[in-house]
Amino acid sequence: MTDDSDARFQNFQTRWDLMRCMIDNNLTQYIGKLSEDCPARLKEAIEYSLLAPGKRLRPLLVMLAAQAVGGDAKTVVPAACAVEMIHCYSLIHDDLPAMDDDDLRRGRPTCHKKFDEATAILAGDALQAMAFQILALEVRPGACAALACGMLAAAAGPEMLVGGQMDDLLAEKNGGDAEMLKAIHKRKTGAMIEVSVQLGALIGSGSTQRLDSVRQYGESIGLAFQIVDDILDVESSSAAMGKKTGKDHGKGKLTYPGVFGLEVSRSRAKDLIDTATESVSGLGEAAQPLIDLARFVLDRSH
Ligand code: GRG
Repeated sequence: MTDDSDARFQNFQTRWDLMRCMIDNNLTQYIGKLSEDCPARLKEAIEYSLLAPGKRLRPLLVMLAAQAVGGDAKTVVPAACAVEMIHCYSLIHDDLPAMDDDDLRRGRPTCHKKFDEATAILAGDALQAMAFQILALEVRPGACAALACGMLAAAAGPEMLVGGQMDDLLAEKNGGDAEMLKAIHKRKTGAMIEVSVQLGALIGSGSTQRLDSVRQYGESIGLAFQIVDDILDVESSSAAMGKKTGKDHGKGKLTYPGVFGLEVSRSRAKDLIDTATESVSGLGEAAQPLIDLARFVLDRSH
Protein backbone atom coordinates (compact mmCIF):
# COMPACT_ATOMS: atom_id res chain seq x y z
CA MET A 1 0.00 0.00 0.00
CA THR A 2 1.12 3.58 -0.62
CA ASP A 3 1.28 6.09 2.25
CA ASP A 4 -1.90 7.70 0.89
CA SER A 5 -3.93 4.52 0.75
CA ASP A 6 -2.52 3.53 4.16
CA ALA A 7 -3.79 6.78 5.67
CA ARG A 8 -7.14 6.43 3.91
CA PHE A 9 -7.51 2.90 5.28
CA GLN A 10 -6.73 4.18 8.80
CA ASN A 11 -9.48 6.78 8.36
CA PHE A 12 -11.83 4.10 7.16
CA GLN A 13 -11.04 1.89 10.20
CA THR A 14 -11.70 4.83 12.52
CA ARG A 15 -15.01 5.58 10.79
CA TRP A 16 -15.98 1.90 11.08
CA ASP A 17 -15.10 1.85 14.81
CA LEU A 18 -17.22 4.96 15.43
CA MET A 19 -20.18 3.57 13.50
CA ARG A 20 -19.85 0.19 15.25
CA CYS A 21 -19.95 2.01 18.57
CA MET A 22 -23.08 3.92 17.53
CA ILE A 23 -24.77 0.70 16.41
CA ASP A 24 -23.83 -1.17 19.60
CA ASN A 25 -25.19 1.69 21.75
CA ASN A 26 -28.47 1.65 19.85
CA LEU A 27 -28.77 -2.14 19.97
CA THR A 28 -28.20 -1.94 23.73
CA GLN A 29 -30.97 0.66 24.01
CA TYR A 30 -33.44 -1.45 22.02
CA ILE A 31 -32.82 -4.38 24.36
CA GLY A 32 -33.10 -2.04 27.36
CA LYS A 33 -36.54 -0.89 26.17
CA LEU A 34 -38.00 -4.42 26.38
CA SER A 35 -40.55 -4.38 29.19
CA GLU A 36 -40.86 -6.90 32.01
CA ASP A 37 -43.30 -8.82 29.81
CA CYS A 38 -40.22 -10.14 28.01
CA PRO A 39 -39.00 -13.05 30.18
CA ALA A 40 -35.58 -12.37 31.72
CA ARG A 41 -34.07 -15.53 30.21
CA LEU A 42 -35.21 -14.55 26.71
CA LYS A 43 -33.88 -11.02 27.14
CA GLU A 44 -30.57 -12.41 28.33
CA ALA A 45 -30.30 -14.70 25.28
CA ILE A 46 -31.14 -11.83 22.91
CA GLU A 47 -28.54 -9.61 24.58
CA TYR A 48 -25.93 -12.39 24.63
CA SER A 49 -26.18 -12.97 20.89
CA LEU A 50 -26.94 -9.47 19.61
CA LEU A 51 -24.20 -7.71 21.56
CA ALA A 52 -21.56 -10.37 20.89
CA PRO A 53 -18.57 -8.92 19.05
CA GLY A 54 -19.61 -9.20 15.38
CA LYS A 55 -18.14 -7.08 12.62
CA ARG A 56 -21.41 -5.12 12.12
CA LEU A 57 -20.71 -5.24 8.39
CA ARG A 58 -24.36 -4.96 7.34
CA PRO A 59 -25.18 -1.95 9.59
CA LEU A 60 -22.03 -0.28 8.31
CA LEU A 61 -23.23 -0.84 4.74
CA VAL A 62 -26.59 0.76 5.56
CA MET A 63 -24.85 3.83 6.98
CA LEU A 64 -22.20 4.17 4.27
CA ALA A 65 -24.79 3.76 1.49
CA ALA A 66 -26.86 6.55 3.05
CA GLN A 67 -23.80 8.82 3.03
CA ALA A 68 -22.91 7.79 -0.53
CA VAL A 69 -26.26 9.13 -1.79
CA GLY A 70 -25.86 12.37 0.15
CA GLY A 71 -27.85 11.39 3.25
CA ASP A 72 -27.05 11.51 6.97
CA ALA A 73 -25.82 8.23 8.44
CA LYS A 74 -27.55 8.96 11.78
CA THR A 75 -31.02 8.88 10.19
CA VAL A 76 -30.52 5.27 9.09
CA VAL A 77 -29.31 3.88 12.43
CA PRO A 78 -32.71 2.25 13.20
CA ALA A 79 -32.64 0.46 9.83
CA ALA A 80 -29.00 -0.51 10.41
CA CYS A 81 -30.00 -2.06 13.76
CA ALA A 82 -32.96 -3.86 12.15
CA VAL A 83 -30.67 -5.45 9.55
CA GLU A 84 -28.24 -6.59 12.28
CA MET A 85 -31.15 -8.14 14.20
CA ILE A 86 -32.21 -10.21 11.18
CA HIS A 87 -28.58 -11.22 10.59
CA CYS A 88 -28.19 -12.21 14.25
CA TYR A 89 -31.42 -14.27 14.24
CA SER A 90 -30.16 -16.12 11.14
CA LEU A 91 -26.84 -16.91 12.84
CA ILE A 92 -28.57 -18.20 15.99
CA HIS A 93 -30.85 -20.48 13.97
CA ASP A 94 -28.05 -21.54 11.60
CA ASP A 95 -25.99 -22.73 14.61
CA LEU A 96 -28.76 -25.02 15.92
CA PRO A 97 -28.21 -28.81 15.85
CA ALA A 98 -30.97 -29.13 13.21
CA MET A 99 -28.94 -26.92 10.89
CA ASP A 100 -25.16 -26.37 11.07
CA ASP A 101 -24.79 -27.66 14.64
CA ASP A 102 -22.08 -25.25 15.76
CA ASP A 103 -20.64 -24.72 19.23
CA LEU A 104 -18.79 -21.47 18.61
CA ARG A 105 -19.99 -18.12 17.23
CA ARG A 106 -18.31 -14.73 17.46
CA GLY A 107 -15.69 -16.34 19.68
CA ARG A 108 -18.24 -17.52 22.28
CA PRO A 109 -20.44 -20.58 22.85
CA THR A 110 -23.41 -20.46 20.47
CA CYS A 111 -26.77 -19.33 21.86
CA HIS A 112 -28.19 -22.85 22.22
CA LYS A 113 -24.99 -24.01 23.98
CA LYS A 114 -25.06 -21.11 26.42
CA PHE A 115 -28.82 -21.41 27.03
CA ASP A 116 -30.76 -24.25 25.36
CA GLU A 117 -32.29 -24.98 21.97
CA ALA A 118 -35.77 -23.70 22.75
CA THR A 119 -34.40 -20.42 24.13
CA ALA A 120 -32.18 -20.01 21.05
CA ILE A 121 -35.11 -20.57 18.67
CA LEU A 122 -37.21 -18.05 20.58
CA ALA A 123 -34.39 -15.46 20.76
CA GLY A 124 -34.06 -15.70 16.96
CA ASP A 125 -37.83 -15.38 16.49
CA ALA A 126 -37.92 -12.36 18.80
CA LEU A 127 -35.07 -10.61 16.97
CA GLN A 128 -36.87 -11.06 13.66
CA ALA A 129 -40.05 -9.44 15.01
CA MET A 130 -38.09 -6.62 16.69
CA ALA A 131 -36.41 -5.76 13.38
CA PHE A 132 -39.70 -5.18 11.58
CA GLN A 133 -41.18 -3.29 14.52
CA ILE A 134 -38.25 -0.87 14.45
CA LEU A 135 -38.51 -0.29 10.71
CA ALA A 136 -42.28 0.16 10.82
CA LEU A 137 -42.22 2.60 13.74
CA GLU A 138 -39.00 4.55 13.27
CA VAL A 139 -38.56 5.07 9.53
CA ARG A 140 -40.32 8.17 8.27
CA PRO A 141 -42.32 8.98 6.17
CA GLY A 142 -44.70 6.04 6.58
CA ALA A 143 -44.58 5.16 2.86
CA CYS A 144 -40.79 4.79 3.12
CA ALA A 145 -41.22 2.57 6.21
CA ALA A 146 -43.67 0.32 4.36
CA LEU A 147 -41.29 -0.01 1.41
CA ALA A 148 -38.35 -0.70 3.74
CA CYS A 149 -40.34 -3.43 5.56
CA GLY A 150 -41.27 -5.00 2.23
CA MET A 151 -37.67 -4.94 0.98
CA LEU A 152 -36.26 -6.44 4.19
CA ALA A 153 -38.99 -9.10 4.29
CA ALA A 154 -38.21 -10.08 0.69
CA ALA A 155 -34.47 -10.35 1.41
CA ALA A 156 -35.03 -12.36 4.60
CA GLY A 157 -37.89 -14.46 3.25
CA PRO A 158 -38.51 -17.80 1.53
CA GLU A 159 -37.10 -16.76 -1.83
CA MET A 160 -33.88 -15.30 -0.45
CA LEU A 161 -32.24 -15.85 2.99
CA VAL A 162 -34.52 -18.68 4.15
CA GLY A 163 -34.74 -20.25 0.68
CA GLY A 164 -30.96 -20.08 0.26
CA GLN A 165 -30.50 -21.75 3.63
CA MET A 166 -32.98 -24.50 2.66
CA ASP A 167 -31.12 -25.20 -0.59
CA ASP A 168 -27.79 -25.12 1.26
CA LEU A 169 -29.01 -27.82 3.64
CA LEU A 170 -30.47 -29.87 0.76
CA ALA A 171 -27.23 -29.59 -1.23
CA GLU A 172 -25.33 -31.15 1.71
CA LYS A 173 -27.39 -34.30 1.17
CA ASN A 174 -28.03 -34.26 -2.56
CA GLY A 175 -25.00 -32.39 -3.92
CA GLY A 176 -25.27 -29.63 -6.50
CA ASP A 177 -23.50 -27.91 -9.35
CA ALA A 178 -21.94 -24.49 -9.96
CA GLU A 179 -25.32 -22.94 -10.82
CA MET A 180 -26.84 -24.18 -7.56
CA LEU A 181 -23.81 -22.90 -5.64
CA LYS A 182 -24.21 -19.40 -7.09
CA ALA A 183 -27.95 -19.40 -6.40
CA ILE A 184 -27.33 -20.40 -2.77
CA HIS A 185 -24.67 -17.73 -2.26
CA LYS A 186 -26.85 -15.03 -3.84
CA ARG A 187 -29.79 -15.82 -1.56
CA LYS A 188 -28.19 -17.04 1.69
CA THR A 189 -25.54 -14.33 1.99
CA GLY A 190 -25.91 -11.87 -0.89
CA ALA A 191 -29.52 -10.84 -0.34
CA MET A 192 -28.98 -9.41 3.17
CA ILE A 193 -25.88 -7.52 2.05
CA GLU A 194 -27.64 -6.16 -1.03
CA VAL A 195 -30.69 -5.03 0.94
CA SER A 196 -28.42 -3.31 3.49
CA VAL A 197 -27.08 -0.87 0.89
CA GLN A 198 -30.51 -0.46 -0.68
CA LEU A 199 -32.12 0.42 2.65
CA GLY A 200 -29.35 2.93 3.33
CA ALA A 201 -29.89 4.56 -0.07
CA LEU A 202 -33.70 4.51 0.24
CA ILE A 203 -33.95 5.94 3.74
CA GLY A 204 -30.86 8.15 3.39
CA SER A 205 -32.13 9.89 0.26
CA GLY A 206 -35.85 9.58 1.05
CA SER A 207 -36.53 8.28 -2.47
CA THR A 208 -36.18 5.22 -4.65
CA GLN A 209 -34.19 7.08 -7.31
CA ARG A 210 -30.72 6.15 -6.03
CA LEU A 211 -31.43 2.46 -5.35
CA ASP A 212 -29.97 1.23 -8.63
CA SER A 213 -26.72 3.09 -8.11
CA VAL A 214 -25.94 0.95 -5.07
CA ARG A 215 -27.76 -2.30 -5.99
CA GLN A 216 -24.96 -3.58 -8.24
CA TYR A 217 -22.41 -2.72 -5.54
CA GLY A 218 -24.39 -4.69 -2.95
CA GLU A 219 -24.85 -7.69 -5.21
CA SER A 220 -21.14 -7.84 -6.09
CA ILE A 221 -19.76 -7.48 -2.58
CA GLY A 222 -22.41 -9.90 -1.26
CA LEU A 223 -21.12 -12.64 -3.55
CA ALA A 224 -17.48 -11.71 -2.93
CA PHE A 225 -18.08 -11.82 0.85
CA GLN A 226 -19.38 -15.39 0.65
CA ILE A 227 -16.57 -16.56 -1.66
CA VAL A 228 -14.01 -15.10 0.78
CA ASP A 229 -15.91 -16.77 3.65
CA ASP A 230 -15.55 -20.12 1.83
CA ILE A 231 -11.83 -19.47 1.27
CA LEU A 232 -11.33 -18.53 4.93
CA ASP A 233 -13.07 -21.73 6.00
CA VAL A 234 -10.24 -23.58 4.21
CA GLU A 235 -7.36 -21.27 5.09
CA SER A 236 -8.08 -19.55 8.41
CA SER A 237 -8.17 -20.73 12.01
CA SER A 238 -11.10 -20.98 14.41
CA ALA A 239 -9.34 -18.51 16.72
CA ALA A 240 -9.17 -15.85 13.98
CA MET A 241 -12.73 -16.46 12.74
CA GLY A 242 -14.46 -16.88 16.12
CA LYS A 243 -16.26 -19.92 14.69
CA LYS A 244 -15.32 -23.43 13.70
CA THR A 245 -13.39 -23.58 10.40
CA GLY A 246 -12.52 -26.41 8.03
CA LYS A 247 -15.90 -28.05 8.36
CA ASP A 248 -17.48 -27.19 5.00
CA HIS A 249 -15.56 -29.89 3.16
CA GLY A 250 -16.21 -32.51 5.86
CA LYS A 251 -19.96 -31.82 5.74
CA GLY A 252 -20.06 -32.07 1.95
CA LYS A 253 -21.06 -28.40 1.70
CA LEU A 254 -21.22 -26.81 -1.71
CA THR A 255 -18.47 -24.15 -1.63
CA TYR A 256 -16.61 -22.00 -4.13
CA PRO A 257 -13.17 -23.55 -3.48
CA GLY A 258 -14.82 -27.00 -3.53
CA VAL A 259 -16.35 -26.43 -6.97
CA PHE A 260 -13.81 -24.10 -8.64
CA GLY A 261 -10.60 -24.48 -6.59
CA LEU A 262 -8.84 -21.82 -4.48
CA GLU A 263 -7.11 -20.03 -7.34
CA VAL A 264 -10.28 -19.42 -9.38
CA SER A 265 -12.17 -18.49 -6.21
CA ARG A 266 -9.62 -15.81 -5.31
CA SER A 267 -9.69 -14.38 -8.81
CA ARG A 268 -13.54 -14.38 -8.92
CA ALA A 269 -13.67 -12.54 -5.57
CA LYS A 270 -11.26 -9.93 -6.90
CA ASP A 271 -13.28 -9.43 -10.10
CA LEU A 272 -16.45 -8.95 -8.05
CA ILE A 273 -14.75 -6.34 -5.86
CA ASP A 274 -13.61 -4.49 -8.99
CA THR A 275 -17.19 -4.57 -10.32
CA ALA A 276 -18.48 -3.25 -6.97
CA THR A 277 -15.95 -0.43 -7.01
CA GLU A 278 -16.78 0.60 -10.58
CA SER A 279 -20.52 0.52 -9.93
CA VAL A 280 -20.35 3.30 -7.30
CA SER A 281 -17.55 5.35 -8.85
CA GLY A 282 -20.15 7.68 -10.42
CA LEU A 283 -21.25 8.77 -6.93
CA GLY A 284 -17.93 10.58 -6.41
CA GLU A 285 -16.04 11.17 -3.17
CA ALA A 286 -19.10 10.33 -1.01
CA ALA A 287 -18.82 6.70 -2.15
CA GLN A 288 -15.12 6.33 -1.24
CA PRO A 289 -15.88 4.59 2.11
CA LEU A 290 -17.96 2.00 0.21
CA ILE A 291 -14.93 1.40 -2.02
CA ASP A 292 -12.67 1.05 1.04
CA LEU A 293 -15.15 -1.41 2.53
CA ALA A 294 -15.10 -3.48 -0.67
CA ARG A 295 -11.31 -3.73 -0.29
CA PHE A 296 -11.76 -4.91 3.31
CA VAL A 297 -14.17 -7.65 2.15
CA LEU A 298 -11.50 -8.97 -0.22
CA ASP A 299 -8.55 -8.70 2.17
CA ARG A 300 -10.30 -9.65 5.42
CA SER A 301 -8.77 -12.29 7.65
CA HIS A 302 -11.89 -12.97 9.79
C1 GRG B 1 -31.21 -19.82 9.49
C2 GRG B 1 -32.68 -18.58 7.87
C3 GRG B 1 -31.34 -18.98 8.30
C4 GRG B 1 -30.29 -18.57 7.58
C5 GRG B 1 -28.90 -18.81 7.93
C6 GRG B 1 -26.40 -16.57 8.04
C7 GRG B 1 -26.66 -17.91 7.54
C8 GRG B 1 -27.99 -18.22 6.90
C9 GRG B 1 -25.75 -18.86 7.71
C10 GRG B 1 -24.47 -18.64 8.44
C11 GRG B 1 -23.42 -19.50 7.86
C12 GRG B 1 -22.58 -18.79 6.88
C13 GRG B 1 -21.16 -19.18 6.86
C14 GRG B 1 -23.08 -17.88 6.09
C15 GRG B 1 -22.35 -17.17 5.06
C16 GRG B 1 -21.48 -16.02 5.48
C17 GRG B 1 -21.95 -15.34 6.66
C18 GRG B 1 -23.32 -14.82 6.65
C19 GRG B 1 -21.10 -15.23 7.67
C20 GRG B 1 -21.42 -14.56 8.92
O1 GRG B 1 -21.44 -13.17 8.72
P1 GRG B 1 -20.32 -12.22 9.33
O2 GRG B 1 -18.95 -12.75 8.99
O3 GRG B 1 -20.58 -12.46 10.87
O4 GRG B 1 -20.61 -10.81 8.94
P2 GRG B 1 -20.43 -11.45 12.11
O5 GRG B 1 -20.40 -12.37 13.31
O6 GRG B 1 -19.17 -10.66 11.96
O7 GRG B 1 -21.66 -10.60 12.10
